[in-house]
Amino acid sequence: MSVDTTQAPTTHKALLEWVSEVAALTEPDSIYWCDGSQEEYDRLGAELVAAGTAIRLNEDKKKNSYYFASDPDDVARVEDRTFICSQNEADAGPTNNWRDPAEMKATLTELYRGCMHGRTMYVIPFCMGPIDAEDPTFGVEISDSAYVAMSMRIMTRMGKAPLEAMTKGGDRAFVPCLHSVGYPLEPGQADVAWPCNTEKYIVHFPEDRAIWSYGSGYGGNALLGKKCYSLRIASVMARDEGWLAEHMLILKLTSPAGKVYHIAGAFPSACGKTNLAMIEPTLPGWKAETLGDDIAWMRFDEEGYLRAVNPENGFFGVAPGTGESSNPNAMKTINIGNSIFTNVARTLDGDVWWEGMTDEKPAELIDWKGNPWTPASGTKAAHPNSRFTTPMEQAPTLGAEWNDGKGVRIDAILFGGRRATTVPLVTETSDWAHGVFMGATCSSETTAAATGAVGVVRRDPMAMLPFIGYNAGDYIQHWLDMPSLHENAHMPKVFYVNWFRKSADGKFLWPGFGDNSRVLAWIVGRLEGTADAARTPIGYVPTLDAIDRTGIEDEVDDATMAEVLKVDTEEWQRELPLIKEWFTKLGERLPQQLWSDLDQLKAALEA
Ligand code: SAT
Ligand code: MN
Repeated sequence: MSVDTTQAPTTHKALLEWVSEVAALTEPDSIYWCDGSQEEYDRLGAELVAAGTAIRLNEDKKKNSYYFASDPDDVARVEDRTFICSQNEADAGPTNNWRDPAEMKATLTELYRGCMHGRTMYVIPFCMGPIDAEDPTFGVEISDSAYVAMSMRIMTRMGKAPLEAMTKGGDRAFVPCLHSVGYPLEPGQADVAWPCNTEKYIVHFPEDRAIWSYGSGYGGNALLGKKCYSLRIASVMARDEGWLAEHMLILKLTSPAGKVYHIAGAFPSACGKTNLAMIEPTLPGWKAETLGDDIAWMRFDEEGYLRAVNPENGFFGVAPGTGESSNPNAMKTINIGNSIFTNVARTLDGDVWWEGMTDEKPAELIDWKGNPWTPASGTKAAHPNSRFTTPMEQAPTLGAEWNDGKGVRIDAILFGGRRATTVPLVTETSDWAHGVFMGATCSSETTAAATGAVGVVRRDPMAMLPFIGYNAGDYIQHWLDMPSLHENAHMPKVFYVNWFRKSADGKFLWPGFGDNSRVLAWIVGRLEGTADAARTPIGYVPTLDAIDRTGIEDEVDDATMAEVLKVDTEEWQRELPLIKEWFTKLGERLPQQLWSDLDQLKAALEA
């Protein structure tokens, strides 16, 4: 297969060369350049329906929407198959899998040889962040999956517009993202509904700024603009260029007095970022608007404030647990339609359902594996990591600045995780360096967003453990260095939150969801200097009545509030050896400062 460059919709020399090279290697039946139009999306959808890969949902329930069920072994990110292939092993660090880049390229080249037989090769130009940004950030994904092409149209600015912008004022740089499901079709061979390969590789070449993915069709492994580019590769760019690429939501908050604040929040996958990004405040007078639910790129502006841009264009949200009571705004967003649903359950009238969508379970469903299901089945109807892919623009809570390349000034950063014990509802750190210490020691119980055991407590620095594209010690050093990278840096205040603390009998102590606005109000109170806090060994924690409980006093009585805010010295002392073990694992590139912070914490707990 050779590329007819006179037919290609671009003159970008490096892009044309790369497309030709990949086509020669992978030998697709045809090459298709995505224009990102509605017509194209509809056509790909119709083709996938005809092929038996997708199901078109009932137009009256979800307009213009598709259902996909993946292979049951291709449902989540595969962290053990994710590699950072830097020239030096030490630069990938102790938290990433490393292979020599030349060896990895040789291995993958053999896997890619002829891997697109019988398939179309989609060339998917995209831009992370607004196309009219001062310095737009381009990528091109080559994929043999139409599901990927359709999803990339929702998740990124994709098609003709970014392709044209890529040659404005000369050929612009782009990150090449090569993806194959690894399931070639030889003549006469029938396709399967969800082609993938048992052998999977999600590979990053940080020095080349390139991504090679093989064998999986699942979101985080296959939609390469997302975690692979916007976090793993972008974190390396950010280190080199003096900014931050983070696993954070961006929320615009307006207080009853009309003051606007912007909050960025880092939480591990499937720990409620989308819910917080779309929060419906239960505290009267507060307004929340969504600017991003997963990724924030933060750079200094001229005056030294950190400004955040969400590089994405859509939400790739965890479906289970999303419902009218937990996240009504997400429900409104997806109910408009134009969405893709993967591994959820289907209703008999052509709609979708998942655990937590409604209080009452439907009497009959088709589960994510395609089997008839009833509440008596005793299994989950939707996979715990089933997803909706939906355009950001449809969110009723969308903030006007979502498409502004300049981004918004961040006033506060939240770090959080899912911890049943030990970590109080909210803690204010004393300064940036202390915030970095708390972020670097952040821990969370694992979720279904990645393959492997669920519910195991692991350290997850800045909720970036699976997404740091270089040495984690260097990454923490970069965070510490940030204030020195601008002559007049005004760093945001850093808070540590935990919505998930449980009582001894296993019940959540804090109602969460919309009531988290009460915590946000306290945080704003701290920014304004009006909210009360008590000093504890780990930082400043609200006094018993500092968080407004009007309307929830029965549910969260004084005793419960005291429990959810408690800094228990013994629990924290049990944390110390775990932090020590974690720091030891990070090795010699962990900034020395963090060890002294740990000593200080130990001393404070003993005092
Ligand atoms: O699968 S994704 O990586 O895109 C979502 C997540 O795990 O955060
Ligand atoms: Mn995420």
